[in-house]
Amino acid sequence: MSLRVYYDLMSQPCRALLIFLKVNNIPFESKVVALRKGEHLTSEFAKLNPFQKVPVMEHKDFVLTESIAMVRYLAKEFPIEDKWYPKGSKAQARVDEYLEWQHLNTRLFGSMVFRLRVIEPLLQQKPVDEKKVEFYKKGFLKVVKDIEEGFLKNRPYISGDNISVADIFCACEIEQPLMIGFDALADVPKVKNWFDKIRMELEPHYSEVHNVTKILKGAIEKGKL
Ligand SMILES: N[C@@H](CCC(=O)N[C@@H](CS)C(=O)NCC(=O)O)C(=O)O
Repeated sequence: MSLRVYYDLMSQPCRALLIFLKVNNIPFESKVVALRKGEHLTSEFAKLNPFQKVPVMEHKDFVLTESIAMVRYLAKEFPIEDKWYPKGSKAQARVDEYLEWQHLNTRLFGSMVFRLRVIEPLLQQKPVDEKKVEFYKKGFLKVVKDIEEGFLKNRPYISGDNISVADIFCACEIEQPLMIGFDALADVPKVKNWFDKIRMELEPHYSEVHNVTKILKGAIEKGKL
């Protein structure tokens, strides 16, 4: 197969990328890189991605290490349904508007809440830094408020009247803090309705890539993590 994707389903951009590939029927070879086992920290993986992060995509001999760049590349190289990443300048710019915004918003705060509560105590064998967790939780509440009053103010989807890859990335990020039982959607009804709708519209792929998050959530609730 000409396309190979290295991923771990614990990672939000990996899950989003996989959903994008699946909704567009783009065939790919799966290479699981277990972050919890440090498989991304080997010298072999560093040759592929010097940043030692997932996802990584390899198309023939071309390697990419950023999920958003992968989506843009795939949209040019493979036939995709236009709604996911529209070709029209304005519609595409609307999708890009969210994809650029998310890095320092949804992604930063959602992933840090999870990282500080689960990953760092696990890897560094130290207690949770509750003060830091609170800081990022507060930031995440502002992020979902911004989505409510900005992106979803007058639109059914993040970038307009149609579902797009922006909705996929946003939903996968919103899942992450939910795993530690932090429900940030209580005061943002538009985001909550949108989130429920998106999860359904992306089935069966959404559940398929989020099975691991359900298992993790269960383990956290039982105090095993
Ligand atoms: N901006 C990158 C993010 C890559 C990233 O942060 N990946 C995380 C998982 S979500 C990772 O591999 N972390 C491993 C580590 O930091 O050791 C993208 O969107 O592809």
